[in-house]
Amino acid sequence: MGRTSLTATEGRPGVVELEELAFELREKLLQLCGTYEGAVHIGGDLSAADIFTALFEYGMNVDPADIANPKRDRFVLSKGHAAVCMYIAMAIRGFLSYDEIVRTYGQLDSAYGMHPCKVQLPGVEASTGSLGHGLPIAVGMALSARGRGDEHRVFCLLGDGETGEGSVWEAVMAARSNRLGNLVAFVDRNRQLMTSFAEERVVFEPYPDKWRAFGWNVVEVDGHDMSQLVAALDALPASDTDTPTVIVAETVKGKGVDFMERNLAWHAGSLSPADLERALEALNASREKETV
Ligand SMILES: Cc1ncc(C[n+]2csc(CCOP(=O)(O)OP(=O)(O)O)c2C)c(N)n1
Repeated sequence: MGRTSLTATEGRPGVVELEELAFELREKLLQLCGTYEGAVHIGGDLSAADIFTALFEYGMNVDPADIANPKRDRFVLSKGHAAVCMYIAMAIRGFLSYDEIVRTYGQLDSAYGMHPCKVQLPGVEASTGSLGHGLPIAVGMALSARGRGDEHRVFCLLGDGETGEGSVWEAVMAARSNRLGNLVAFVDRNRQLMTSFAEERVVFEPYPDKWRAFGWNVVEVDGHDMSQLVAALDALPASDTDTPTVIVAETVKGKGVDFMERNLAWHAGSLSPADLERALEALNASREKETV
């Protein structure tokens, strides 16, 4: 693909094109899930696919041809188990090679581990996987940018289950205390954890109000509606303002594949050739339903 532009906003894809790119991301995820012998965190990858697409293709000021540019926006994947979704989104944007991901994913010494490693993979901004650590890292990055007078934003993607970790709320409080308007968190609110539905284990609701109580600017969107994701990104306050923003994206775990949607069995798994065919058919059918 290789769209390159660190600062230009013109030339960014529109909503229909973004939807196509999100479809491509889901298709490539399923293909990988059918190739890799171990388990892929496919449920939470599919729930976050639209968010990844909106960020890497539209919202973030990044350039695959200039990955170390100090003015680039930073992205921290706090729900690190969705690494392969990030790798493929980055491949579609031109940062990485999809073929290389498929060839080496999850193998010993591969740069493409189940959780992202910034030492192994240039372009990845933080090594994550232990839940509850990504937002604290993002707060540090945003604070550092402030200290240097830099104007870029720091984006961070969390799982809703992950926000049961106490360290998340320490970071939420620190972000507001330090007036980090350059920090933007997304929560993939798919209402599922690893082996249970979220509210069965933790009382999250009234969820957006909890962020509001900590002084954040809270935006609620349908995390599968590309026009809402784009509107939320367009409406972000300037990075030199005082209030950090959280975009609570209501999503469906397994989105796009009917037999995976809201199914606890598909937090992680792999696809036999027959299941892959069934999953791709389901994905195509869901796209047709949405475009009718
Ligand atoms: C500290 C920590 N505890 C447990 C895990 C194992 N784990 C991986 S994914 C997951 C469920 C996370 O749920 P959520 O954040 O909602 O992610 P999603 O449903 O979007 O995949 C758990 C418990 C982990 N990675 N880190």
